[in-house]
Amino acid sequence: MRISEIHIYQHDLPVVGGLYRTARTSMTSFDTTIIEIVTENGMVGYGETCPHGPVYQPHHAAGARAALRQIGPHLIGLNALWIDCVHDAMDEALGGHRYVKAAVDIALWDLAGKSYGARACDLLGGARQERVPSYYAIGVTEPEEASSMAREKQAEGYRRLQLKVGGRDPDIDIAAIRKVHETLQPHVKLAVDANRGWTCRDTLTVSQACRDLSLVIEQPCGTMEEIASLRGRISHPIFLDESMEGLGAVMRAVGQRICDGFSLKVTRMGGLSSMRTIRDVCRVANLPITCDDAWGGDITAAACTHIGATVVPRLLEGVWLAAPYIDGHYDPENGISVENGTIKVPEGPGLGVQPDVTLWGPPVHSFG
Ligand code: 0XW
Ligand code: MG
Repeated sequence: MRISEIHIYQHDLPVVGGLYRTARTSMTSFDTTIIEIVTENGMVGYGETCPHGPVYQPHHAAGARAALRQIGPHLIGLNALWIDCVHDAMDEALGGHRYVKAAVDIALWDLAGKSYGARACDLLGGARQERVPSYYAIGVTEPEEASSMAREKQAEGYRRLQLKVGGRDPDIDIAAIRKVHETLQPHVKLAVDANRGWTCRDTLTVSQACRDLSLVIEQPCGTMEEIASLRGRISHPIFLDESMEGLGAVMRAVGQRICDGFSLKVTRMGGLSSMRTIRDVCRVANLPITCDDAWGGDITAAACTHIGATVVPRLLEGVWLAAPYIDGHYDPENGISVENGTIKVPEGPGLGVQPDVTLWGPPVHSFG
């Protein structure tokens, strides 16, 4: 099944509600890149990569499209089903850019599913559940507003909340954490995500002030050295997110038992192929994970949901989608959304979504 054409689209995803704030970013819209891979027998696969703005990680929307311009011509004529061989060709065409090559990887798994008549999750080991738990991320906001959002989202059925903190006086973070924790219904989990916005001192202060509360602290500081220095000095489990820039970083973190779980982004990890490996490493290490991405529409949402469905349920902390912050879907019939705090695994072959490509305007680049 040879690749005959590749088309690259740019699309803007305005934030419903106007603003999504973390410790280091305030975003009103996200710039996503979609890749459409067409094979000689007319099959079409879709992938997507949508950085969380230009500073959240060393990822850049326009850079993604430039990287795909570099990679694209080298993929024409390759067998789309030989996914690892396509990764070899990408690595020979361009170094690094894991978050970009991930979009190609996702499109190839979409094509493989369509070719074999199977869902991506079933090619990745099989769906362990047909609905996966999601979680809701409450942006950095005032304690009262955070508390109100927490009540609202639990009423919608979410069984895990992530509260964004950092980028302000830690005392306000402590107040917001305590206010949100007061609202938690039985069995609802809370993660507090500083997105690298705290110092070690901040982390120690907040953890001590909240030592009576059950919660996970996610990526409090930026470096592995800072995280390592916190181990044994705080009483809360630590999940790592941004500092996990791929399989190597995860293996080091697992080997050093530097954390108690991971918030993994499919494109940062390199796509579904890498996520499958990391999933298995974390299972052996008995570490829970989330299956997320920085942002993105139905294509990214489907990829996160498919790999999330293959995680052993007791180790699946949740699947995060940007869908609640996006108006509309790429696929008007089978768009991926959260219902009662859970996400239905798509039924169709591959990713199980059929985007309306007219939404994105004409391709910005085409090859083949
Ligand atoms: C909540 N997320 C998965 C989406 C945003 O990009 C931030 C991210 C996180 O957990 O840091
Ligand atoms: Mg995070």
